[in-house]
Amino acid sequence: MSNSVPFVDTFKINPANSTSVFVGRVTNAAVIDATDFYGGFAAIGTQIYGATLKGQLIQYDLAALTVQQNGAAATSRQASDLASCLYPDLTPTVTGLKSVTKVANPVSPGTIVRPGDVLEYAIIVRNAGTVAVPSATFQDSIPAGTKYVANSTWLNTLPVADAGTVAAPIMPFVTARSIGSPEAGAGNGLLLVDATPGVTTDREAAIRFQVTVDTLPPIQVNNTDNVTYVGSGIGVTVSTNTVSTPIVVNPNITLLKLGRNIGSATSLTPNAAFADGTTVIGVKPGDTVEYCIVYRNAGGVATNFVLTDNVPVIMNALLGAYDTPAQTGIPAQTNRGVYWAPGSGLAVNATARPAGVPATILLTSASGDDQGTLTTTGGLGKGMMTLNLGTAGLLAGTHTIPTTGTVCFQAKVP
Ligand SMILES: [Ca+2]
Ligand SMILES: [Ca+2]
Repeated sequence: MSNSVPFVDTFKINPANSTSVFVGRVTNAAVIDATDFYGGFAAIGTQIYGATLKGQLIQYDLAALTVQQNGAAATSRQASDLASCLYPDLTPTVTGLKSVTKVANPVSPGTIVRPGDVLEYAIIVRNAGTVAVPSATFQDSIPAGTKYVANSTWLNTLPVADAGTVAAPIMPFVTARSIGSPEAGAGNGLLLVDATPGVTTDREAAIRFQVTVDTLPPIQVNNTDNVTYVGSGIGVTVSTNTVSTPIVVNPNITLLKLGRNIGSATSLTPNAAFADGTTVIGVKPGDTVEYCIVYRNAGGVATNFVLTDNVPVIMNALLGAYDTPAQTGIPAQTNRGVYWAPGSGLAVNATARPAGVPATILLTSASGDDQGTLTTTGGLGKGMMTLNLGTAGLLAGTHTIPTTGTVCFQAKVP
């Protein structure tokens, strides 16, 4: 304490390494008298008492960093030489509690979170220890799969200006910066001891910021952050809990239909080029046309995915187009009317069907025994090809790596 100017500076001493840390300065002109003289000090818990020449007994609260007169001045205490037999061993105990809420629902109702929704992260930093923290800082990052909402960061009741530029704003706490209790002045690093866990607006430092869930997110957004402060003279970093937000992403499916005239060839590996809808595939009686549909999912999982295609009305579906004769150790495959190459796409002008990943599957024309069906009735009257991926459906993909596959069948001009 100073006995010449009206303030009290407090330092926390770490006896283990003989370092001291400035905890804070307290001024109270009504109590701290620059013309007075402090004759002695004593400590009881988090309270320091000082007796002065003028008979004041001041009480200095290390948890709140406040000073007050402890009763009226009494001349009988003049120059009393207070002393303690114990040094108070005071320690800050800092915790960070994080939560996330959906604050706007431009995309999805209720609590479901989809790309485009806005999430607000709120972090409550609390000192439940026995001495104030002098230099608390907070650092956080923007979770993968989200984008920071400009000018959405607050510390206690005050907005915090963004870092970066107007065009590319950066959440200011991406770099560690000071926080503090509201009553100590927000953001000066001073985190007072809090005795009211149920009230988070008095001595807790409260940080919040918002993010928009990207259109191409991971399936889940996770976020953890760090609070650093000085305890026992050394830096201490604590992490908050991790909050996780499952994201619901709509499927984004595109289809590409290709065809080629493989003539009267009966080869299992014809080499005619596939054309898309911009090219007329000329046929004559007896020719066989192979149709392939490439499906791609650049969004979320498409449960119960069913793909159908009609057999053209002038043609007859070939229910055994992909039959293979018996080979050594492999029995013949019959009634194979649907060629399925999961995991593989097919491009215009390709001259071969793609191989499936991990394997090509020759599906039967019969219904109910596998994912494929090819009929000669229904549809436009000449039957229909169906690929049914069941309840699991078509798995999620991204715009850079869509989940894909190709399914083919053949039909003959009578
Ligand atoms: Ca409180
Ligand atoms: Ca089948």
